[in-house]
Amino acid sequence: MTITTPEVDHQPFDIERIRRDFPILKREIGDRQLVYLDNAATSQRPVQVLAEMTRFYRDHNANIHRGVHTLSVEATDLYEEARRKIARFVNARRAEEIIFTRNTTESINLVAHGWGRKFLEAGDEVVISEIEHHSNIVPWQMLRDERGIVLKYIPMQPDGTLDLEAARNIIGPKTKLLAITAMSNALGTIVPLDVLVPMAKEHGAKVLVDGAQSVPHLPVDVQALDVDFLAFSAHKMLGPTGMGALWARYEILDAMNPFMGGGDMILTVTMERSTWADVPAKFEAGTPNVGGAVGFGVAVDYLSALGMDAVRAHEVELTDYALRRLGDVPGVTIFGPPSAEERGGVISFELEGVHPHDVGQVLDTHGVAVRTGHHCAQPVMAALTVPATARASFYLYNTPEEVDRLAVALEEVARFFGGA
Ligand code: C6P
Repeated sequence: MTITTPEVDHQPFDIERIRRDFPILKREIGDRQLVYLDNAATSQRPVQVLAEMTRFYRDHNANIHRGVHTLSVEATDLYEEARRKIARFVNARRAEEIIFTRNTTESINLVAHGWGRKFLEAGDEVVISEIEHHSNIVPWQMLRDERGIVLKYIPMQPDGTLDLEAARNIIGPKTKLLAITAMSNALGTIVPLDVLVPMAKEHGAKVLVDGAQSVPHLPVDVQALDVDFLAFSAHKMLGPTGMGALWARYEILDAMNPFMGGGDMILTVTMERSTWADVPAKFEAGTPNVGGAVGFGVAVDYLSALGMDAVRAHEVELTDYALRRLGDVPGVTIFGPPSAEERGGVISFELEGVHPHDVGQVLDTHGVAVRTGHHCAQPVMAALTVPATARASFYLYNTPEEVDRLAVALEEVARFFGGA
């Protein structure tokens, strides 16, 4: 049985119709209409996702892969159909190459445990970069401390891009893994994978891409990228929280060790030993988030119906406008690459003389939601020599009028704190 794809008829990209799918955007914060610019942290969900998740729990809810009764078979079909949709979305060769996880963080940890612990030895090098999210730093530091691998960083340049010349010297014959973000959450920098992946492949290294920020905002094709692992989260791409995915090449998954042990991931269990189920079940121990998978599937239906090229074009236009508009606000310094084409819809900034937390709090009184802090990217903050930034991040439902609301509110923040 299949769930019918909800109607998404917004071609050409029709922002007003899209916004009607997100009732939360009508919320008022105090007496101001919400301007939600914290999409890099988590996106909002359209009614189509909410409705199909409710329908799953209302009409089909059961545990999967376990029962012969009708509801269990329906729930299993819906779960596996969601896997096929997500596989198509990233152009995987086989649906089994999608492992459902809780989020990007769990996906990367799965690789560190299931692949790293099996295939990496003392002295092997893992190369990451200075602009990684903590999720793509800490698991490798833990593995370094446990196994004696060597962790190397591609440095960031002052404009937030990576130093590719340095990368050429860092990636070498000892490199066994390049684990790299496709888009920085702290600066928006789009990383040139077309340059870095061949550098790693030349030395026979595997490549893991942290797609937490790229998969929601850019067309992503794992076969064209020629990488080995891709980690991403549903909640940043219109889907539910507690849901994510790891895509990896089938042969690699087949050779890897399981991450967690328990129900559903085994073939046989005796008192002495156990044998593993085939991929993907081998990596999905315990009762999975079935409702979450259904919602994730509908989220990618929604994005596919709009077209990821159209999503990206909308965000480039909006980011270009925001860079100019915010750049005109007295006292604002914008971090990261100068042009909208080189970044995702993320703008990290500081307002002279005002702590980013104060900026965020006053913006909230204007109904404008931005994130403030180190954005789980403390090495980026250290490189910028700032303790924190304020960050506005856009998605497919944001408008130039909302950018204006941000800019006007920022001007008021500057006046309020006497900076301008
Ligand atoms: N960044 C942000 O506000 P999880 O939390 O596992 O879904 O995603 C982790 C993660 C990994 N890599 C990148 C590039 C990310 O941006 C994130 C999440 C959020 O920027 C929350 S810290």
